[in-house]
Amino acid sequence: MTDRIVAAEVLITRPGRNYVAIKVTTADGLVGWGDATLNGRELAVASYLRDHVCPLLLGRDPARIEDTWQYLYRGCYWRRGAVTMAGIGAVDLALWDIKGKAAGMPVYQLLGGAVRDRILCYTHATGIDTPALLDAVDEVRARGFRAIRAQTGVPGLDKVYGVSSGGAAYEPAGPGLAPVEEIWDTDAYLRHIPGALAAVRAHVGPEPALLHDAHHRLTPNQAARLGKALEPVDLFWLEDVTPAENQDMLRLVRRHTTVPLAIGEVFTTIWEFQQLITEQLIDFVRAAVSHAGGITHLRRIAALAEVWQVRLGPHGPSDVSPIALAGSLHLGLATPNFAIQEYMGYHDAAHEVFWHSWRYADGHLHPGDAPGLGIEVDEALAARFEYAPAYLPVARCRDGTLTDW
Ligand code: EZ4
Ligand code: CO
Repeated sequence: MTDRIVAAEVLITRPGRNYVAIKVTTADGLVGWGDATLNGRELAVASYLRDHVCPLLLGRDPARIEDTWQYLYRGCYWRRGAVTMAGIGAVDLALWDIKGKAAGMPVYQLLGGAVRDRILCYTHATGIDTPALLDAVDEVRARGFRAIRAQTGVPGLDKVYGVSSGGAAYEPAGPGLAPVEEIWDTDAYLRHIPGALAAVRAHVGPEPALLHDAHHRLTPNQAARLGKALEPVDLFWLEDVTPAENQDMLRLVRRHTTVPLAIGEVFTTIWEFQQLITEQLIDFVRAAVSHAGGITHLRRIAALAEVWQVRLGPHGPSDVSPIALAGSLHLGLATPNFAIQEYMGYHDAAHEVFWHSWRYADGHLHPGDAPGLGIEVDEALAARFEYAPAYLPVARCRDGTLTDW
């Protein structure tokens, strides 16, 4: 039995990039942390929590996680949406953190205990051209990764999604009051990418898992053509082939290719996955535990997916904070149909602000055995990193038309 919630506060910090977190404190001094970061819309979630959710938490019983989820979701009348669901997800993570600390157990024990010893993860390899990509693949393999997302530049395009420039780690959002604009050309991409990925497969041999992200940029027919062209590469998955709203048309893609499809990093509820799962239109659910309503909701999505032999491969870029990664790993360790975790890595300062019991070794992650989520936040250090606006780019076709980034 824990005491009531006596404080709920929002923390905004920028250790290498912007993060938002919620801190929930109980009368007996337990503290729970949840990630509320929504890339490029950080302050909207901060306000949602600070102005509308935190006051509702005061005096509530932190042990009632499910009831609080229902209260915040059904009780607010306005349903779904990334801002709402990221806010609910943050509260949910914080309450699981408190429940684990109250029990003296890591959260994965409360979820039924480990079903595996460690969690396979993948990281990114990027290169401006194929030789640079192969070097990057060698570099991440030397760090132990057995699963690699390969992204590469396209001849004729200055900048391409997922490809870092100048040797620095790839970071999707850039600083400034408005997004940078990039030129995109799907035909050039489709001409180039099958050969580039075939070169990666030839370079690494049959065993390493290779993944690729098309980032919502193809029509259904283009997606079907690309899937067929990539079948010899034996991808672990091809991600986000068509725009997120266009779910029905994945039937067309499925009719033409057996390439495994991963979708849904921008989806936040089970209802957005319902058709994709029950029609077996996807193989992997990409939702992040923080964006999709927390552990309480993502495990429901996992349970639905399990019936249809769909597995989880949650989003884990640098904009899903080390707190959310912890939540994903606790869920992952205890969930049979959890396949793989994206692990892009963090700026050193983010590791310092968000101490975590989770650890990476040998191509795998483990949440650790600290009580709760296994997170401690250095609030004094966090306060030294002030929020600064940063946005994901936007993309235009060669004729200037805005297109999917
Ligand atoms: O563009 O995290 O698979 N990963 C991705 C990411 C997303 C950003 C959005 O915030 O597609 O890099
Ligand atoms: Co993606």
